[in-house]
Amino acid sequence: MKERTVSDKPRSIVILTGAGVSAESGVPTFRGPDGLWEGHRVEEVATPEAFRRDPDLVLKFYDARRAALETVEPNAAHAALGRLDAEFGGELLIVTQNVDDLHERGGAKRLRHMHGELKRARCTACGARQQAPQTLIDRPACSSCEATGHLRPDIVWFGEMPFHMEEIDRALERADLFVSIGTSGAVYPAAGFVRIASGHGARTLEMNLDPSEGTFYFDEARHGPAGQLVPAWVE
Ligand code: BJW
Repeated sequence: MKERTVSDKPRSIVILTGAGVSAESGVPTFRGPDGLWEGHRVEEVATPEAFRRDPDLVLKFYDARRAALETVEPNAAHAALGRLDAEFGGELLIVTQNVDDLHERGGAKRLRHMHGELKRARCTACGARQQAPQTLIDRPACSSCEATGHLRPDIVWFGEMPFHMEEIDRALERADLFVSIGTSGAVYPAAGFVRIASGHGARTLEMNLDPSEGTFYFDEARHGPAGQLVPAWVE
């Protein structure tokens, strides 16, 4: 059984990141002032019902965001987490809710995308997961079964089960430090991770521009831009 002591030198860290970590790279957050896409809230375009009702709208939303990835670069927060990943000798899991690839480009390796990835697609005919072509709106063929018109973004929409949950739960139970960066705490199950980690004895730290919905559950909260807070914490 894990020794449940709060230690200044953690041996096992879980880091949860959200849209705020990519904001300084120019990727809009969901619930901030730039959170609307062509007048739509994310809850209107990121559901299986929306995809059934208006697939073109949903594919256009994800095609636009995939294209925008080519115009952005990792910021100081991504780079600091990449350095931490390279240098920290203990257990580390970076769990991102973000579907961009900025953590990878910032050097993170021990990384899981719990809400999927813009650069991946999934075939609803055969289930194969694959690299996404540049656009899905023109109904490209699946690279596995070759059926056309069945590729969807490999993204976790509302009501769908996030990816890697078993591994994440195990890591949260083992963690002696849980750090949440740039997330509003509005979306579950990620919003509940602080209570799981804390319930298993982890020390908990929030770094966010402003207090998140769950700020009350953290042992410590630091408020400001991730591009400043994260490098200062990692050094
Ligand atoms: C900065 C900054 C800077 C800005 N520096 N900070 C009622 C109660 C509980 C749950 C539910 C409920 N009703 C329905 C549910 C379930 C639902 C849910 O949570 N709904 C809520 C709206 C209530 N969840 C689900 O359906 C999930 N699946 C699920 O629950 O399955 C069942 C299950 C059961 C048991 C175990 C496990 C699972 C699926 C959720 C899928 C979320 N999908 C989205 C869209 C797809 C991805 C995409 O297109 O990108 O994921 S929604 C959207 O929100 C996206 C994000 O990953 C997610 C979280 O947003 P995030 O990252 O927190 O962004 P923001 O914009 O909200 O916040 C940014 C923060 O950064 C702000 O605080 C800023 O201040 C800050 N910031 N600049 C630092 N420079």
